[in-house]
Amino acid sequence: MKKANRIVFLVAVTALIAVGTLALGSCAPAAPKVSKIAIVVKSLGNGFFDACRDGGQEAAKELGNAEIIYQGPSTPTAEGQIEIIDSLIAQKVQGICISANDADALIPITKKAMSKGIKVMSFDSGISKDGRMVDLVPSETPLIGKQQVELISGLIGGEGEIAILSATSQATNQNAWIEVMKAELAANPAYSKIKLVATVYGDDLADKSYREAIGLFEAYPKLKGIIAPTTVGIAAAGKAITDKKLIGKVQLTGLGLPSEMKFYVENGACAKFALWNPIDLGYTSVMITNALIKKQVTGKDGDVVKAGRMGDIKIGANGSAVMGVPFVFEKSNIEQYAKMF
Ligand code: RAM
Repeated sequence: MKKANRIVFLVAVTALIAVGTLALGSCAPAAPKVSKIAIVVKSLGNGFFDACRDGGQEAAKELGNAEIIYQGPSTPTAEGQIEIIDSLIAQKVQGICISANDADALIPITKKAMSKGIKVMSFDSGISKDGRMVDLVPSETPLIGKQQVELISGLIGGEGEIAILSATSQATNQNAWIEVMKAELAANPAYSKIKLVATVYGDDLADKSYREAIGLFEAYPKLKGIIAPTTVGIAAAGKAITDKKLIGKVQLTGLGLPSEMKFYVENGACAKFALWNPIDLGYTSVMITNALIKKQVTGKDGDVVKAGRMGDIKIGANGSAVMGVPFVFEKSNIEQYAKMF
């Protein structure tokens, strides 16, 4: 082919490809007007996640173009969440925000979801970075862990045996906080007289957490304090301390819902504990998922999500985003917060 002819031929082929692409484009299904966003939680029946759901629904209402599907297994397992995500892929949802029961076990299924165009973010309890686009934590991990140790130290007068009553042994969030607690206890001279004697797991089930608390009293008669960094665990420990008439003997702190802890603050079983606002956490998660669906952000370092009443949420390295500082609850403010969450 002569050079001139070759150019004419190439131009014609390029034009044909362009026309073809345009034609295909006009046949492609239009993006749905309403995005289905699934909030997948560690397990159903946990008041903390119900509050996250309420916040998510508030965000969806404000956005006006999002519908929330709230799901979780009956017990907090990765297997249960994998099944749920599989069915959400089949339902062709547009976004999934998940509090993960395992940082790594969910990666293959969330990768499958993302390969189908579903935007996936983790919140509260994260998935490792390959398995999601954004991970939203309520507060900096070191801050939460150190605050828990400070609280128990204050309650037991800086001296004595303590134990941790956690959620599941695979929970990303609790494990990260516990790691900080252990490091802090080992490194900070202020805690040299505190001895961590055990870490037990109530699996975010009220009855198992209750039994684990009783087990601690039996195994460690000199126990002076419990840190339960789970809303289910702390309420169960409050009940165990009350039932076993250990108020004043065993101190309790952790992360709890004021509405579930009011009784134990007022009866003296738990003088001080902490938490962030779970409604805001759910609200922000849905705002971020929506921004991913609308392609306003991709989850890269430096992205900023306009998260309605929560303002600008900055995405940092590895898709991590952080909200605020935990509140501390005690007799003076429990009444007020118990009405909120
Ligand atoms: C439980 C869950 C959740 C955690 C709270 C504090 O409800 O384990 O993941 O963030 O406690």
